[in-house]
This record gives sequence, structure tokens and C-alpha cells, in this order.
Amino acid sequence: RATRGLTVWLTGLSASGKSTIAVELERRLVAAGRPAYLLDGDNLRHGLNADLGFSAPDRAENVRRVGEVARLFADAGVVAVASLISPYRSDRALVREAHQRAGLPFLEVFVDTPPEVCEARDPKGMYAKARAGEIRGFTGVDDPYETPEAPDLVLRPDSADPAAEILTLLNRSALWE
Ligand code: GGZ
Repeated sequence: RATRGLTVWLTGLSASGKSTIAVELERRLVAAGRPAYLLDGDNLRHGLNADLGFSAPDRAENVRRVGEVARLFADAGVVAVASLISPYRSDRALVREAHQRAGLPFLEVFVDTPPEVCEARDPKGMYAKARAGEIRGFTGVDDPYETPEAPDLVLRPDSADPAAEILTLLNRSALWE
């Protein structure tokens, strides 16, 4: 086939900057003539995953479904850009394995914004609600986030151009011809 698809998987805390980076990455890929499609956890929870909450099993199913959709897009030659907290190592590992079985590249990108920075940003006031006990089981407050042990890329909040770092990785890895 002419173009090879792959999945870029952004994982990190709420307000870490995943969505902003994902939107910019998708925009630049499409501008460069590379079909790309954004799969945002928060958005997909309104439709595909509207039946899921934030318990560990529901998050696992959320990650599994988005992983399957990403794999289908990648198989069709599209760069799937997934943006989900995906707090559990085991859930992310299963998505990687599904891609490996299909012979499709999978890049795990850890958006490594420290918890205190995410909480200080708090664009939707979610951390404040979690601290006030109005939301239970909020990632980073009273629910776990398991940091990636071997991510393909780590993005820190002082990065001048995180989307460019991902594009450099994609080009350097020769993941497409
Ligand atoms: C974490 C929650 C929760 C709880 C609602 N824990 O920053 P946001 O607000 O706009 O995006 C977050 C979104 C997380 O959805 P994901 O599908 O990425 O999560 S996961 O991969 O863990 O399944 C957040 C909002 O949902 N939100 N309640 N309890 N984030």
C-alpha cells in the first residue's frame, strides 16, 4: 500500500496538555498530506464510550475500544492520534500488543507534566472538584496514574514544540516511506 498507518498514543494526566498536542500534531500531519485522525478520550466518551465511567474496568474498556479503533485507522493507512489519560500500564500494553500482532507501529508518548502543574492549570476546575470531594476517583487526586516505564517519547511542559518532537520521532523511525 502507498501509505502506512500507525498509532501515536498520548498518555498523561488531565490538563497535562495531551489534547492540545494531539490537535496540533493532527493539523500538521494533514497539512503535510498525511491522513491523520484524532481520537480524543474525552470526546469519544460522548458517543462510542458513552456507557463507560471511570472505574478501573471501565477505563480498561475505554482504552481497549479506542485502541481497537486506532488500530483500524492505522490499518487503513491513517495516522491515528489517540489522546487518553490511560492511567494503567497493563491497558496501554494490551493496545501495544494488538498493534504488534497486526504489524502496525505503535508509539507511546508520555506527556510528563507534573501533577502539581496540571492541578495549578485546572482549566475545567476538575481538580478543585476532586479536592472538594465532588468528584471521586479523579486521576492524580484519589485515583492512580501509572507512569510509562519505556515510552517511545517523553514530552515535558518546557518543550517549545511538542508536536515537532513527535514528527521528528516519526521521521527518524522511518515509520513511513
Ligand atoms: C479522570 C476524569 C474523571 C475522573 C471526568 N478521572 O481533562 P478532561 O477532564 O477534560 O479530560 C478528562 C477525561 C478523561 O477521559 P479519558 O477517556 O482520557 O480517561 S481514561 O483514559 O482514564 O479512561 C477529565 C474527565 O474525563 N474526567 N472524571 N474520575 N478524568
